[in-house]
Amino acid sequence: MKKHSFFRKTVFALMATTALATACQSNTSAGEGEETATASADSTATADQNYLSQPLVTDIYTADPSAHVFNGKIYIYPSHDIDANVPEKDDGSHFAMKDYHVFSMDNPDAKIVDHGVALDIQDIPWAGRQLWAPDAAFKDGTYYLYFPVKDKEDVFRIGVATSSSPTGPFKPQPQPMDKTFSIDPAVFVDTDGSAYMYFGGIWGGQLQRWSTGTYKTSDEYPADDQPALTAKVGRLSSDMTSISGDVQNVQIVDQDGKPLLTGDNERRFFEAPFMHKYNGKYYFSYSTGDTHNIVYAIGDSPTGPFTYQGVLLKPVQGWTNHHSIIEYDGKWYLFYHDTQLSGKTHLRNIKMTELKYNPDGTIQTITAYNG
Ligand code: FUB
Repeated sequence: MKKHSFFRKTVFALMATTALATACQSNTSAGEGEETATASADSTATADQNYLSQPLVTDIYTADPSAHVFNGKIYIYPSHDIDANVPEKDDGSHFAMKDYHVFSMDNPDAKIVDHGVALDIQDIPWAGRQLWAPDAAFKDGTYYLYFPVKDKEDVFRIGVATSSSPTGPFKPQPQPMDKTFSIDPAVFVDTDGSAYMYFGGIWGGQLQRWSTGTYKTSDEYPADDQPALTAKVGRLSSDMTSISGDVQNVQIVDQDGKPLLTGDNERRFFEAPFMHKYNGKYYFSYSTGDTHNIVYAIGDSPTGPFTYQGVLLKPVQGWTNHHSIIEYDGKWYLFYHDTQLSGKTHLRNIKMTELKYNPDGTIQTITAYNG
């Protein structure tokens, strides 16, 4: 598998910032320029006009926004990024988050409200470290918060917590959900009430360690010319806290019906799965990770197969790209994140922008960053 390291995009970002700094400081020598660039990348160096939209939350760092409309209001369930002073590594150890806040907006133009800590890692009996991208769902008066976290053996698993309020506090189940593993749970409730959980992420997300169905401590990827690892999907049982039946692969195929291959870094699944439905079709979207796009594929069933369509969101500032999509009052909105406030890849800020469809059902590609 071609591995484009975590650092590669950082280096490109620094080169771009260096060019900017050098242009602005014509008397600066190359060596000094590099220092300025490094310092600039760790502060807010990029002009506001380079961003399509501005951060929704500015007093804490937030990422991986999972947005939902519950009772006519928008609720956002993001990761809460913190600076834990963990060095940057390909396994994502520097994303060392410890709790979740829930946010709400009365409508897409309204002020965002922080409802405080909804779940703390200390209250999850089996959790070790790294509370990553969550999602939420509602059924029969109960709100469900799904979350990935490493257990005490450092294996990512998915847990679920419940509350009678969309803003929590959420009470976690005593054990992780059976049949789930890896990261980035995304729950989709179809129009007939059936609910599905999509999950998985390679590299730091450990999906490549589950090829046999049980966890192995070593990484195992298919060869570049073989079908790529892909997200998993399982149907949620009526209690919304367990998977009924088997977990399946989310098959993503090209326009000729052939599965995307491991070496196809521009299109294959990496992490951040998401499902939404538009005009009766199922849109499976995800991050390509080391090529930094959010892309999408369309299918006729929530479990696929899905035919690859193209890029939905181009790379944002920062290494990761992660999103969710909602409909509100007949318009569609994309929630995503970047690193505008910090310039640091693990200290992100959530954003939103309108998402538009073409008449044929394809999505108009969004460029959110001109860095
Ligand atoms: O926030 C930690 C991880 O970064 C998420 O789980 C991934 O999707 C990426 O955004």
